Amino acid sequence: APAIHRADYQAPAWWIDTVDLTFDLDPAKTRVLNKMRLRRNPDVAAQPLRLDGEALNLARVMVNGGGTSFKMDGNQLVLENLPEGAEPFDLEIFTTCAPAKNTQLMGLYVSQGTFFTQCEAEGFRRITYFLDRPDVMASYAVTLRADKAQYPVLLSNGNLVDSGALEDGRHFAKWVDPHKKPCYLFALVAGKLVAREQKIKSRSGNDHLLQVYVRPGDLGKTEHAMNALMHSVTWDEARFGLPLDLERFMIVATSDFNMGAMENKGLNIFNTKYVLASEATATDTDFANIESVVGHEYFHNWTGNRVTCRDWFQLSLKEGLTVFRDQEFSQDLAGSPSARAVKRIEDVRVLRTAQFPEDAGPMAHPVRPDSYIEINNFYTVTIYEKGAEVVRMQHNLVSREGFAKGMKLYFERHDGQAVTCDDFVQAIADANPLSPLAQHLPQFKRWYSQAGTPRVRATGHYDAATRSYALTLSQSCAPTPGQSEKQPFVIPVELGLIDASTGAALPLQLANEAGAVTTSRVVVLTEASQTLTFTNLDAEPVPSVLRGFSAPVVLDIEYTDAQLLTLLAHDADAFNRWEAGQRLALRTAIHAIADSEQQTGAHGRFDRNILSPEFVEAMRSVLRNPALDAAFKELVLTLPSETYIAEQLDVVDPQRIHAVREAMREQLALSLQPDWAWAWEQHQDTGGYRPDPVSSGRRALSGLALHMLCIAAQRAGDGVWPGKAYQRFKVAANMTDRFNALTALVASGSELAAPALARFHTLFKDEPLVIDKWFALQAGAPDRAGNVLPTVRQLLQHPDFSLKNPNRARSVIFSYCSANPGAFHRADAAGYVFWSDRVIELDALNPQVAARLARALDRWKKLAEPWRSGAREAIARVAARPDLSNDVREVVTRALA
Ligand code: DPP
Ligand code: ZN
Repeated sequence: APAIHRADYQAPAWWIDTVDLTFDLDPAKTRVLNKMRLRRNPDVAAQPLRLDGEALNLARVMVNGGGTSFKMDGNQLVLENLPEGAEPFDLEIFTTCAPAKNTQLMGLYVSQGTFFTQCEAEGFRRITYFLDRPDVMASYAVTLRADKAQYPVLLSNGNLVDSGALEDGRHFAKWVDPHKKPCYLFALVAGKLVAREQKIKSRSGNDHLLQVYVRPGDLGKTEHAMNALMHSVTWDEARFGLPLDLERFMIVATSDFNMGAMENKGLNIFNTKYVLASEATATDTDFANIESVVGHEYFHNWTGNRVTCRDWFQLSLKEGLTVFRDQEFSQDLAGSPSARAVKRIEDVRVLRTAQFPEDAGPMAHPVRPDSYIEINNFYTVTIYEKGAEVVRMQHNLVSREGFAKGMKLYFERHDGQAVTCDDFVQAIADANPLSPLAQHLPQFKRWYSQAGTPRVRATGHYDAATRSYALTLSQSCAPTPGQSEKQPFVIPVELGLIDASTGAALPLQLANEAGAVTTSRVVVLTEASQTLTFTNLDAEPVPSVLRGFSAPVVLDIEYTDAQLLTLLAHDADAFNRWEAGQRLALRTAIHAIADSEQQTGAHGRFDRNILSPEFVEAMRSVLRNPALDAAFKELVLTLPSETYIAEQLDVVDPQRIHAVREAMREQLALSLQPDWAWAWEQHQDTGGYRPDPVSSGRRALSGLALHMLCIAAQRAGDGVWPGKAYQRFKVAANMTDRFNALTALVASGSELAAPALARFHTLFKDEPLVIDKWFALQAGAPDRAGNVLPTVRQLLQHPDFSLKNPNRARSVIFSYCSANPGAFHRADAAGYVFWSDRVIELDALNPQVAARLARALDRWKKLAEPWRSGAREAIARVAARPDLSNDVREVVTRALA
């Protein structure tokens, strides 16, 4: 397939004003009657009407009630003899499709006997012939007809205006959406479902009905999602003045879904993973994810639906902005500054372990890409998470109030339109004309056009004679595919200075600057290099740079261990405090990886300690510090991931990284045994389960402590803690504690892991989302003598495994290939062969999911031998298949380029 280029954008030659759809729903053969009212776009030169279609059987085409000539050009239906002039006309198209055979889960499909749709990005063309592009916005009326016993609930976007019985046990429902929308926001659902309902009154006094639809047995697991939805409605109105614009807002859960969820107007369709939760079946992380995804999809109602994207190159217009909004929502709900910081650290961790590698690899692309072959491949961490960081920088450059003003202007200008990323930044800047954003607007926009992660180098020089400290910040950005030269970015760098001996915050007094002096400030780096000179300093300070991760960059700064220990102990900025601990651990890991003296003995363990006594003591102080929250402690005491360590190295030996990190963890487990035991005992739940940040932080820390105690016990051959973990596993009152205990047993290699896993499966055999966890835990377990791959192969044979269900496929295959580097990167390349088989197998069923899996070897060029050659061969093996989807073809072609 050819690449599509942003520069080739042309406005549509035709508008579709109204769409009247009638569905006769049948899994084998669904009939779709599509009556449209079209007119020529007077601003575009006359040309034939080309409608997109895919996997459709065309039965009839009529214009203004009569027959017409048409032809097919590939997948497009082309009409050349349409009425001349500006008058609207009617076009009627009758097609059929086969939902039961739809394994791609794009368009209309059947999941467990219920009909669902997924139209973003280009799924509507699998339902009917249409101008399947987001800048064509129409009014929809939808009539659904189906067997009443099989499909008692019939849903579509908007309001139910009519319903009733038909002949032969069938019935119908007619829905009218009061809002115009692009076709990617169309949805229908038909099946046996029940709903939790909630009536709410908005601030303006309007009544709304909120509904969460699930399969009958799941109603008890919908309370949290409904609460999250109510919080979302309240929050968007309070923070941005954006009210719910619908009488009825529905969420429907399905267990077969490619993505997390979808923001169809008034009828969000969700993966069950992001709806269903009870304390017995869902972990704290699940509860938090549900809150954030429910928020995310709800916030799309304004950022995405009321104002949508002109074309798919603008995807981050809605996704980056909406991720920013859901991150802020979660922070605002979390409440305390410390809980906000924890959320920020978690978000940055995702960015750095997933997006930074993407930005340095073969799929690197700007937040607003210039071209793509398959748009499904561009629902990426760059579009979402880096896009959110780019919005966050705007927010910080214009202040919280300024950003709210900018959003207001954005909606005043663009409500009801399909617009571009440029339109968004322009509105934020225009509402804040004196801000640094407005001042540097053209340069700021490079964040949208240039791919790659910028590096900022910070170097300090203290001059005792003048009692001044000069901090030089310089920026650079490595080439990415198609972009060899980069221009400087606008980089907001928040910084502070700390007294090296007392840890006190120092005043930031710039030379020749009058006015109030603060202890934290934002410097806007716009040049390749800038120097700031701070005065009135009695000794060399410790710089705290990029506080709160104020820009999505890599910060190169040469700290001494002592300086990092000072920051870890004293920095007023929680993010940099955590970061100091991560830097200490990271440099230790990198030294040990490079140090040929560090060798594993016959027992497979390192002969010498890797962590310095000072580091261990610092970790003990954090763990025991009564002033710190448990959630923050858990983050500090978790070592940087293998993936993150690998990103810092030019040549990657995945086995060496794994061995070093495991040894560091074991040392931390052994050296802090009494402290871990204390942490475990001090952070037990009291009272009932609540998924709030404070209690989930306590469970996270006690879970880590138990894990460490089991690791230490395993090393010492002592059965006490594994015994306690097994006991906890059996009696735990909630899934978080139960699963943490099970993880501790499995990950430490305890003999009790097998009976615990068997018991867990028996207990939860009727809970698919819990069985996903059971699969994922085993596929993600630490490798012992190459045992994980055989286990994974066995799991594929398990009666509960199904390749067709994306959640299940991810739980086994992705957990192994994308989340378990120590087990996946085998010297015999068997992991890679397994990967290529699964990519090929999945591609025949579901190209979108297969292409995600294909990304697992993105960073193969960094691998040392023999992994590098093994990986290249596996990718080439996939690429050699003649029948690949565009999705997988694009990924492997770029990987080999
Ligand atoms: N459903 C996906 C999301 O909300 C794509 N829009 O991010
Ligand atoms: Zn989204």
